[in-house]
Amino acid sequence: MATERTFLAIKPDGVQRGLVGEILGRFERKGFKLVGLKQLVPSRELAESHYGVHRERPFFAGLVEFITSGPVVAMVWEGDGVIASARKLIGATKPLEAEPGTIRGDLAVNIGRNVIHGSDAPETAVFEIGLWFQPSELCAWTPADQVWRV
Ligand code: 3AN
Repeated sequence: MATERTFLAIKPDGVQRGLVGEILGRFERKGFKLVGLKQLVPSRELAESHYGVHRERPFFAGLVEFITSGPVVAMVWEGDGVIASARKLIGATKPLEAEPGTIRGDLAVNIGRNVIHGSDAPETAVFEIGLWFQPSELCAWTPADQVWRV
């Protein structure tokens, strides 16, 4: 399993409900490494690029309206198989179908307010990391247990 990076974003509902610490903790405890983190209110241009694949869908305008309505916590996480694993930790798109134990299964009920976004494939991850972060905003660092491992 290759080490890779994924883009995750806690949406305005997750920030406003005070779930940032809870969500960060789940990825930290799983064993993934946080390499990028910032809070921002996305511009309409950023939101429309991010959700560009959904441009023709009936929920597109509402989705852009929502994601630009308040602060989003944008993150890049690194680790073995992190793209697929993060999607598992997040759970199904429809919170009522998301398994208990997942973020959406435990913390959400509404598809339009499903707390968190996660890249769905390696190409999407590269695109989304580049869209939301400058390379200089990402940190390459070694956890202490690996620094001292011999
Ligand atoms: P996911 O976020 O699980 O990858 P996508 O990519 O199918 O799901 O959809 C992107 C976002 O669009 C979802 N997170 C959700 O907030 C929103 N969305 C998807 N389907 C609907 C829908 N039928 N009604 C409202 N919002 C939707």
